Parts: sequence; structure tokens; C-alpha cells
Amino acid sequence: MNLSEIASRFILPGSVVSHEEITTGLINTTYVVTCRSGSTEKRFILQSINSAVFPEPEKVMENIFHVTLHIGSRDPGTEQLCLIPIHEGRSWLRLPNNTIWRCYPFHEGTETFEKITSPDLAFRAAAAYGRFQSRLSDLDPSTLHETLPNFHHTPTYFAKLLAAVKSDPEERLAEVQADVDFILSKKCLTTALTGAGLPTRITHNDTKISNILFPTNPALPPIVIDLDTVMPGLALFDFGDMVRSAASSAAEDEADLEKVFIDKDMRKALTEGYLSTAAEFLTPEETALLPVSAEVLTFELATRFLTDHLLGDKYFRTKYPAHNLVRARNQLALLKSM
Ligand code: GN1
Ligand code: MG
Repeated sequence: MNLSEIASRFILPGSVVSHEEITTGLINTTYVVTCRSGSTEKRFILQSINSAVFPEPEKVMENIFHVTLHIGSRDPGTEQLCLIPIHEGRSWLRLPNNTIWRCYPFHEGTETFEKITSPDLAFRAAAAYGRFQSRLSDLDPSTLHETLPNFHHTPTYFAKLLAAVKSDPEERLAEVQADVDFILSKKCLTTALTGAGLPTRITHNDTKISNILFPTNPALPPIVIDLDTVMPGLALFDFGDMVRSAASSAAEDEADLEKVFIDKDMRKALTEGYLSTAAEFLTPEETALLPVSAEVLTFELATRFLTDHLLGDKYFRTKYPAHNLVRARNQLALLKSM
């Protein structure tokens, strides 16, 4: 089935006139599809879920369905992510080969950033992620599937790195021994969040800065996208990952490590923005651990990238052979600057 045929299974206006792949995400396959009805063109996002990463993609869709419905009902006036149903009524499409596709309206008049440059945007992004958690704070976390068990359980990633170091299937260890040693020296970070007895909430779990759509009209609130990993988690997974991503002076795969460090003004703006919407539900214990959460999430992603490099780049999509190593070293440089 080609892309236009897949698109035509969703309730879209008119016929598909073009489509283009977007390759910024590291996991799923994403297209922008343009439909024409009469003289009007409208764009949509059509995306298939990577089933190597998400073994139960329909549970991912059930979570997204549940969460978008809840947010939509709590805040009907604002533009949110919403699923476009297929003609048979469901909010996603399952093909005979078990691939799952979903379709969203393309939010025109918005922009995304791989790297953020103004504290004002940082504040708005952080307030949006805090608002996202806040809107879900009256939904019971146990009503969502844990689609990726232990997704931010840092000790699990640490153990996976140790196993990869031991097996070294691609014989890449010698080249990265210093990186491995640095990670081992930071082992105490592994349990800083998961061992702290913090409350389980509904969290986004992938709060990188490129998962926010900023309306070009600054009066409008940002839109949180990429809800694949929405599930029970700790509030600080989201805060830490957001600081990791948005307060870095450089893109996640900048290879010149001199350019990679934490931007303290940006971190301050993110903290203030997050607290502007999250302070109402955070416990004092959570608030106290905000600073360390950025270190934990940076450490965790460095560990994940390095493990994937050792295992032969099986998880994260790469654009060149040592891409995951570059990413891992980038995150380690960021961590050292925190
Ligand atoms: C992946 O799907 P995407 O590209 O937004 C990853 C995140 C990482 C991120 C790093 C399901 O996110 O955990 O932080 O790459 N998502 C999954 O860019 O593993
Ligand atoms: Mg994602």
C-alpha cells in the first residue's frame, strides 16, 4: 500500500496531492501529506510507529487517544494535538502487516526548534510541559499502559551498557573506553530519581525542545506533541529531559564539544517557566530534586547513545556511522558542564 492509499484510509478533505518525509525524529517514520479539496489545500502529519521500539503500538495509540481526549475536554478552547479517525471510526489504522499509522492535523503557523535561543521561548516551552502534566494530574496513572516498561529507569540503562561493554559485538569498545569509564564514575546518578520515593504521575517522557510547536503568534500557547511515550512516570523525568535538551548551548549531535555546555540563563528560564504551571502540584521533595534531574536525564541519554553505538546502532536512527557516538559524547560534555 503506498502512502496516498494509507492517507486515504483516514477522514481527510479531498485527495492527496503530495507528501514529504520529515527525518528529525529518531524513532518513527513521519510524512507531511498535503490534501486538496477544490482550491483549498490542507496539510497533515502521517506517521507509522516503529514497532521495533514499541512492541505494542496499539497500546501506544490507546494512551494517546485517552490523553488527548482528556486534555481536550479540560481545555476545549485551545489548539491541541488530536487524532484524525479512519473511515471505520478508529483513531488509528492497522495494516495487515500489523504496522500502525496515525494522522494528525498539521498545525500551521507554528515552528519548532532543535536548539532554543531565547529565555522567553524557554520559559514558554517549560510552562507548556508543566501545563501538560497539570492537565493530566486528575487522571489516574494506572489507566494508562506502560508501553515501554522502565523507560526512564536509569539503573536499567546502566546495566544495559555494562552488558554491551561485556559483549562488544562490533568491537568498538577500545575506542570508547574513556567514555565508558566516565559513565561508570557517575554511577551514583543512576538512582538519584528512581530511588527517591517520588510520586508516580502521568508524564510525557520525551520532553525535548523539538517536541513543542511554538505558534508564531506569541499570544497563543505552545502545543506539546509526540505523545508516544506518555505513560506513568516521574514529573522530574520531564523536567530533567527538557533542561537537557533546551538548555544545551548546541544541538544534540553537535560534534565540536567546545560548543556544548549548559546555558545557565536558559536553565533558569526553564525552571521558572516549569514552576509557573507545575508548582501547584509538585511536592517539596520533587522541587528539591529539579536541578539534579537534568544531570540524571543527560547521563541516561549519554548511556543509551553509547550503548547503541556499541551494539551497532540498532535503536536510534543514525545519519552517519559514528552518529550515536557523537551524540553520546555531546551528552557527556553537557553533563560535565552542569
Ligand atoms: C527519541 O522519538 P524521538 O526522536 O522524539 C527517544 C527519546 C530520546 C530522544 C533523543 C522512544 O525521541 O527517549 O530522548 O530520541 N524516544 C524513544 O533525541 O526512545
Ligand atoms: Mg518520541
